[in-house]
Amino acid sequence: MKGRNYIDGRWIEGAVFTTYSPSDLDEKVGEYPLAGQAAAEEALAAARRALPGWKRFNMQARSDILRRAGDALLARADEIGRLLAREEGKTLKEGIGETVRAAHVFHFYSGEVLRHPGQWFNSMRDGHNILVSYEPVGVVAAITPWNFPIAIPAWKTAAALAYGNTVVLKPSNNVPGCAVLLAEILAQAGIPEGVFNLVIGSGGTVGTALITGADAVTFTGGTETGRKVLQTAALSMTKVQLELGGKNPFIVLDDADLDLAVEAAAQGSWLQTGQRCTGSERIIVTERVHDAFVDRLVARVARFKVGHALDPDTEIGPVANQMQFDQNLEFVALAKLEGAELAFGGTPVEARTRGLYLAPTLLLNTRNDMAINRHESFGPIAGVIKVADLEEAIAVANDCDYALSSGIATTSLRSAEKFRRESGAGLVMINTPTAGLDYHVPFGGRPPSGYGGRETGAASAEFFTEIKTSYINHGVV
Ligand code: TXE
Repeated sequence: MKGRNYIDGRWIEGAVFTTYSPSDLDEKVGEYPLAGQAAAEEALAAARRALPGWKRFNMQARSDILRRAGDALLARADEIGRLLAREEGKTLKEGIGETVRAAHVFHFYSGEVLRHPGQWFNSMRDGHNILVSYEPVGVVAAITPWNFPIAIPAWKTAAALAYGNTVVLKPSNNVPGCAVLLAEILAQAGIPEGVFNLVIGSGGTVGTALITGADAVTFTGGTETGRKVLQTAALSMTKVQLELGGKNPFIVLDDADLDLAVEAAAQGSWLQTGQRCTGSERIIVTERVHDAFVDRLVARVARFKVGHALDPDTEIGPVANQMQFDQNLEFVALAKLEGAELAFGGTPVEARTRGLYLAPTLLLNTRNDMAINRHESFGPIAGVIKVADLEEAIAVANDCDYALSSGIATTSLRSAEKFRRESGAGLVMINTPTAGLDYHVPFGGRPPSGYGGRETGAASAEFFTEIKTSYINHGVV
């Protein structure tokens, strides 16, 4: 793949860095240009020039562009899903599924262009009415991570465009290929010059320039980077939305349907190689069911097939990059030092190619105050914490420096509802994995997992628009 930047309707060539497949470190995937501050500023200027035209762009025509982009993503789902699988390491099925999700997101926002409301109030002043309208926030910088290289750029870009903003997208340098194809698709769908721009570059240089020069920044990534984004944005008073990490708890109660509980824990913890901000990293189990649940979970995790992302029977692909792989192994070593018992995995796996394969890892006898239960591993690693009852389970679940997703397996409506009310997380999952989300409803966590409003669904309008309140004296009493 030959990557290019896309600024003001022009493709900018250059080949400065190369990506390699985590399934096969000897396989080149793409060559990309590395933009600097000047390119970021050029893209921001193009987006600002294009803003007035896009704000008043015909509604139907704007909706049509988003719909055509969705159609193209669907039509090219196999191709994009394959590139995603090669560059990021997700299985082919997961890569195609993510691309189809991105297509659905564009279709949703194509409709949202037409549905987006205002509000009309009667006034306390005779002969007056009040119109509350929602205007585009302006030039939006979208800064995205490597773990969902098509879905996250899609849901930030589609929402921003739908509500009348222009966009500069900066994807992660680890996996920029899908963002290049998204730019190609938007260009072919008829997006006007400057309305959507793509700049591949480093977070420190391009990211900082974009945050400083945009009206709003929507960011997904690590919590520490998120704090830096917030600090940078404070200086320029750029509006900020952050989607950050998680250390998500999944509770299993004595009365749980054990088959369901085991499957939900397994899918939540290890699919997509555990590299999901909503993945289950802490499995909290009440003591009467603990041993039976753990026996079954160990048997389940042992059945996962780890391998090359493109092999049809692979269920867990490689870890996305060397740094992440090394961190995962350090995490396991730390767990052992802290006294956790390794029930499965924890070691590299041999496969047919030289890739970053790690066995899905299950740790037992962990305590919530261990470092491994405080910090996001962002890998195929989960720890079990034994508790006495529902009360303790909820206390442990909420005793956490993150607040993104949380889940419970129980057949008691009362326990489920108590947990739903008392969970401190932004997402609550009952008898279903902590990860795996619909695109038409709000997504996001509470600080420090999320900041500045929700993404996806119509709720994203809150971030991507500014309110204007207009008082109108029409004189009719
Ligand atoms: O994320 P980063 P990375 C976590 C996960 C992972 C760690 C690092 O634990 O190990 O973060 O992953 C850009 N100003 N998550 O390196 O560094 C950067 O170029 C502006 C959790 O991918 O947060 C990239 O485009 N931008 C997470 C994006 O920010 C900056 C998803 C994310 O980079 C910047 C991914 C700066 N100063 C990683 N520095 C989740 N929970 O979903 C970097 N960037």
